[in-house]
Amino acid sequence: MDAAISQDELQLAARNHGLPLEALRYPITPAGLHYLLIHYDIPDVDADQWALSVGGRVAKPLKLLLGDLRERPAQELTATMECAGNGRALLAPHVVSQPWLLEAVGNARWTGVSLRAILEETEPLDDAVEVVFTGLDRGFEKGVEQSYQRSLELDVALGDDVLLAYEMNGAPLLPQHGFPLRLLVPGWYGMTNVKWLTAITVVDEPFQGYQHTAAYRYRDNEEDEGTPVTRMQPRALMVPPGIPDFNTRARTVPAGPCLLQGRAWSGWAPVTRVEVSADGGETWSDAELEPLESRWGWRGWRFEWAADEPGDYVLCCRARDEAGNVQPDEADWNIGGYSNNSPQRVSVTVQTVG
Ligand SMILES: Nc1nc2c(c(=O)[nH]1)N[C@H]1C(S)=C(S)[C@@H](COP(=O)(O)O)O[C@H]1N2
Ligand SMILES: [Mo]
Repeated sequence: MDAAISQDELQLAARNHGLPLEALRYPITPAGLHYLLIHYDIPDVDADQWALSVGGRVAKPLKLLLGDLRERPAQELTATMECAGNGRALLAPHVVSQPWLLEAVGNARWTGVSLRAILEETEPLDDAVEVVFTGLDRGFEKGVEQSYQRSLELDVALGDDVLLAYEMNGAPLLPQHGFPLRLLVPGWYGMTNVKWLTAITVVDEPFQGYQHTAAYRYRDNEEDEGTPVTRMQPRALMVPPGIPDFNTRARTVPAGPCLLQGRAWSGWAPVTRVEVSADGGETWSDAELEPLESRWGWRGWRFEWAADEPGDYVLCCRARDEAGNVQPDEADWNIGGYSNNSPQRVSVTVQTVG
């Protein structure tokens, strides 16, 4: 597919890098290889001046320093994070925004405090319905000046595994990943996980911020109110086999058995099946799944491809979860270009050996 992108989109792509797909080989993505998505600028944060305020419709507002958070019981979990725009640049018609192909994903080990524990300390009032999370970063989108803000319904915010995370892979968050503190809602698309957190505000009516009303909705056209983007749809990705061409990244492998390996995830339910195709999605075979190591982290898979016949092939993979969600042959188009989870396609030439 020939998806021409503009200088503006190239500028975004150069700031917000993806996971090099060969890095799918690491069960935990090294922080420097985890994808990045930053709407505005990385804010200049002085950890000594930083504090988190927790307030709004609560009986006991709190102001917490980093030390206060680190003194509280720590919770740790592994979670796959994927940008809702992953796959956008493969959609037709073209959607103008961060032009992800398939690489907007990473799997990290997060450490922090339970959001529920903090919220319970503040004693939310009876009229509380949502919790708004505000980042320190500011910018414009379509003419609207704003701080990056997202909200959660109260019952989601009080969920078991929602963290205020201060560590990624055992080290303080890097500046680009939200230092000193970010929200982490396992299973939800990336935009949920507000970085550079400065305020948590309990509110008594649904939040109407830009990132809920204008962005992150599945909408057919500008007039369509649409539905909110929430949890991650299932997706499997493979480490592209063999060696690439510098310019096109087309792959070449020697004839013979070829081990295909990858990862699969879903924010709705555990992954229960991964299938592989070597003929562009005409016929599918089951891959072997690795044990499910954590509920929120991706699941490894492998497939022994008998690449005996020299020629050109298109490899594909697709995942299914326990709730029956499966990757469609072609995902539905929407104006934001969200959740395009049509199967990955990797062109490979099998070459005669010797
Ligand atoms: N404050 C703030 N939080 C943010 C963003 C942002 O621009 N500002 N981007 C969101 C989006 S769209 C994604 S996909 C994830 C990316 O997180 P990462 O860069 O740590 O991978 O952060 C989310 N949190
Ligand atoms: Mo995103």
